[in-house]
This record gives sequence, C-alpha cells and structure tokens, in this order.
Amino acid sequence: MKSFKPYRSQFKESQVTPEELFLNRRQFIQGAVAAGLITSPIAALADFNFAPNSNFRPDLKLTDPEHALNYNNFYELGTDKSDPPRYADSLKTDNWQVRVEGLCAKPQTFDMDDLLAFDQEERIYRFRCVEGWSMVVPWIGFPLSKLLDKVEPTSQAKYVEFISILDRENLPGQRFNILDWPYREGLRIDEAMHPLTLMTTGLYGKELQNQNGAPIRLIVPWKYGFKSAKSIVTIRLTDKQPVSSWEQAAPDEYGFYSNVNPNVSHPRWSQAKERPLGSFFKKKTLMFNGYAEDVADLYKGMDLKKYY
Ligand SMILES: Nc1nc2c(c(=O)[nH]1)N[C@H]1C(S)=C(S)[C@@H](COP(=O)(O)O)O[C@H]1N2
Ligand SMILES: [Mo]
Repeated sequence: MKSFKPYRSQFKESQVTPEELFLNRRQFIQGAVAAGLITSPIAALADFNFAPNSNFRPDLKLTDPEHALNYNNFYELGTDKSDPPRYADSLKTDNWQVRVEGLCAKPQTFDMDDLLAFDQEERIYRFRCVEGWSMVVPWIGFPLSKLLDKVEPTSQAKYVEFISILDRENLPGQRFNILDWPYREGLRIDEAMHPLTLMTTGLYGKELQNQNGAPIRLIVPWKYGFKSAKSIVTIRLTDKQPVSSWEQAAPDEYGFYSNVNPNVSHPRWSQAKERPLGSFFKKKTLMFNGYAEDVADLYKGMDLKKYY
C-alpha cells in the first residue's frame, strides 16, 4: 500500500455507541463541540523498517484501512467516531518521550528513537471493542516485555499502569470531564510481559496515525479495545492493581480484566457477537478474542464472571 485515503471518509453509520450512551445517561457531555469539517489531506508519512511476523495470523482477512483510520475511539479528541481523524492535528507528538518508572531497578525515559530501535515487527491481530465492533489490523511494534526488561522490574512489581497524554490546551476532548484525565489503563505484570502484548508504533505499513494513538500505544489483542491505551507517556510498575479511567467511571461495566468473553455479557448488552467493520453481518465472538490457546493459562482457576 502506497498511501492512505484522506482522513475524512465517506463511511457513514449510526454513530451512537454504548460507551456514548453511558456518557449521555450520566449527563457527562454537556457541550458537544459543533465543528465544521476540516478537510486536511493526509500528511506524507515515513515508511517503516519492519519485518512481517508470519506467526501472527496472516490468514485473517484485513479490515479496509478506511475503517481502521476513520472510525475511532479516542475521547481526548472527541466522543464521535469521526472526531479522532477530524481533530487529529490537535494531538502534538513532537519530541515524544515515554517514562518507564516505579518498582524497577533502572527507571528510564525513552524518546521515540530509542523505542524505534527495538526490532519492529508486523503482526496481524484481531481487535474487539467492548461496544461490539471488531477489526483485523496489521500493527507494527515490539513486545512490551522488551521495554520492561530494560528497566528491570523488581519482585514487588505486580502490575503495570499506562498513562496517556494530558494536554488540556490542545486536546478538545480534555476540555470536558468525560473521563478522569489523563486516560489510564493497567495490566497484571504477567499480562504485560506476555509475548502477545505489543507496544505499537505503526499500522498498515505506516507510522501510527494520530487518531490511532500516535506515536506509541498499547495493543492487547485478547482484551476489549479500551485496555489498549493510546498515546502513552508513562508506564509505571506498581504493587497495587491500577484503577483505569473506564473502571473509575463505571466499575460495574468496565472491569480491570476486560478479557474478551462471549459468555459474559456487559450489563447492558450481550457480548456473544460482533460486527466486523466493513461488514453488514455479525459473527460470533471468540473466547479471549481467538487467543485462548495463548492466554487462557493466565486466568486458570479464576471465575471470569467475577473477574470481568
Ligand atoms: N488514550 C486513549 N486510549 C484509548 C481510547 C481513548 O479514548 N483514549 N479508547 C479506547 C477504545 S474504547 C478503543 S476501542 C481503542 C480504539 O482504537 P482505534 O481507534 O485505533 O481502533 O482505543 C482505546 N484506547
Ligand atoms: Mo472500545
């Protein structure tokens, strides 16, 4: 693929999502931003050095990038699916740094050159949003474990917290208390060290686009999409289970584990099926989003209805 289509697609769809319904119900959104259309052609992007890793489901049919790039959840840029591409320019990614700190022997600050110095590989993963849509995307990145190894976590480090950018000046969504900013997520340390857990710097052979969480985000393919925090600035090793922004907003609805599970309904809708973006029909959702073979052992003996 040489280049992407412009940010603004012709893609139209009913835009009221379960996450937004929650927000409306709680009346968190008071002043929705009524904005005109911004028509900015996509910037020229540097191509990446990366190696396709064919161990990761090259047989899956990819989602048209049109959808992955134009139908997004990134509340820092707005709550509409079309807001992240529309307001992509308000995310400032220059001189990005990721601080890795907490319970580790060698806390460090990494700039993007450091992070891109890890071998970058392309992996095709399924991705399932808790709202009931899904996609198949060729991400580019490197295992989070490689980054964590560099800082040498201590034996007290039981969890990893991920913190996204805070920039109320520039990010239109952060002018509203939609969530408790900055966006926070967390994993258990064994989940964070799992080889499937990817620090992600690109998609579809290109640098990560702002609407997808540039310049670096997490992808945890067996968990609901909100666990995959975007535009990460801090990674913190802790001994306490972190409370994520969504868990804080609605603990009955968005738990810490949030493993994709067709047998455990969200309190307000079933999770048995999903609609692949670009498809009219729904298909059955797979246990752990199709990664049960790789990750089921992490949850042996746990009641997944309790630890949702
Ligand atoms: N910082 C941040 N990360 C985030 C979100 C967000 O609003 N802010 N949304 C989450 C949700 S709900 C989903 S489904 C995915 C969407 O990723 P995509 O837009 O690349 O498909 O990002 C997740 N990461
Ligand atoms: Mo989501």
